Amino acid sequence: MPCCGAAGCIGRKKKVDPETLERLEAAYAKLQQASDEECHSLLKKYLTQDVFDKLKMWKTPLGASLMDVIQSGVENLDSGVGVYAPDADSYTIFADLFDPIIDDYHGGFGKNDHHPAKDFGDLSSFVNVDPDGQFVISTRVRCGRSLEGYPFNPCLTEPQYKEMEAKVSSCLTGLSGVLAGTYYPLLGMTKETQQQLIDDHFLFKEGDRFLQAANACRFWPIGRGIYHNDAKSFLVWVNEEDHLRIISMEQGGDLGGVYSRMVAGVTEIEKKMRFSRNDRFGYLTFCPTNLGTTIRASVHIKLPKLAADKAKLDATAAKYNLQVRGTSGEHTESIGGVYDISNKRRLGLTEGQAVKEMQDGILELIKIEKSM
Ligand code: ADP
Ligand code: CIR
Repeated sequence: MPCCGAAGCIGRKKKVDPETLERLEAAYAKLQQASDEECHSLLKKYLTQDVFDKLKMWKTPLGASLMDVIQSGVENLDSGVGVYAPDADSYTIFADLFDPIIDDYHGGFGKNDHHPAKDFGDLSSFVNVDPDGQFVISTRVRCGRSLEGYPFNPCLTEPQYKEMEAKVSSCLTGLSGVLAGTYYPLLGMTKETQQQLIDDHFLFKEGDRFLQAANACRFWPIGRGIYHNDAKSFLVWVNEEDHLRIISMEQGGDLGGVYSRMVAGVTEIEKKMRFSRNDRFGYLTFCPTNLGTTIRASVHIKLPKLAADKAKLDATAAKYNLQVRGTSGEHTESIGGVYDISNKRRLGLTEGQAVKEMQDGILELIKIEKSM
């Protein structure tokens, strides 16, 4: 986007107003005052006084300031990461904060690194990670996509939400075979249906405090919805955290089958829609943890011996670049000993490598559990 040329605009950046600056100073003071126990987010770790002073007066051409980037982590001191990119320009204008966070989260992605080209890998190399059905309850692989030409949630207008929903639902309705399904808007869905879909792990939750604080839930439920086939094995979330979340899931441990279906779905959708991809970061997403491949391949798994010591489960998983979540997703607890374990890294490696990393790690965890 060219410079607007207005007073207070330097290149692509604009200057924030005094009121935003005041809010930013208060937010920074709150972060500084929080104890390490209360707040161990990457935001707190990398928003040093120098970085804060360098970034606090700028906003993107669409008007997003550092406040929009950090407000979720400031309001939710228990955030793991604490930042979101309100628009694609934020990754550049606030790079002094995003870059070290991205490097840390994705396990090494330096300022001069570039994400590789899309490569789903050799699909025949992905297996059933638990053929005897002893440990894995279900398997899910998802990726995110952002529609080219639209900013992320905090900058979207109500008409844009409606326009995007219309475009996406009409594209999805054209899918065939196993991918064929129906789009269900959240607007007008009964609370019972919505809750059942959430409880069955098919639909995003409502009222996520991290997204709300990031201003990502405006006009809710307008423009939000879910597409799925009859078997609910291929699903697309519309306008939750990202414009699209393309999901394949099923009971059991057949990672190969689940991943292949997701790849088939994305490939079909990409024939009809254009998505935001950046030379350095690959596919662009609202949260920096999802950049690059945007892939999260997970199992719902019971590892009772390993999980008897949760710290040990976390440490063992981390050794294989895996992340442990609770049964109902991020920021939830385990129910009945079921954990959601997935690849942590999504940037700086190919899609195939990200899923392979998850497959290898899960196979190792199962091996360790069996040996205990
Ligand atoms: P994401 O960022 O991948 O969308 P969340 O942590 O918000 O992840 O989880 C979204 C939903 O997907 C939750 O209901 C979660 O329980 C469900 N989920 C994740 N992995 C699996 C899996 N392997 N099997 C069944 N449900 C899953
Ligand atoms: C946090 O910082 O804990 C939340 N903002 C979530 C961060 C990563 N999760 C995600 O992208 N789904």
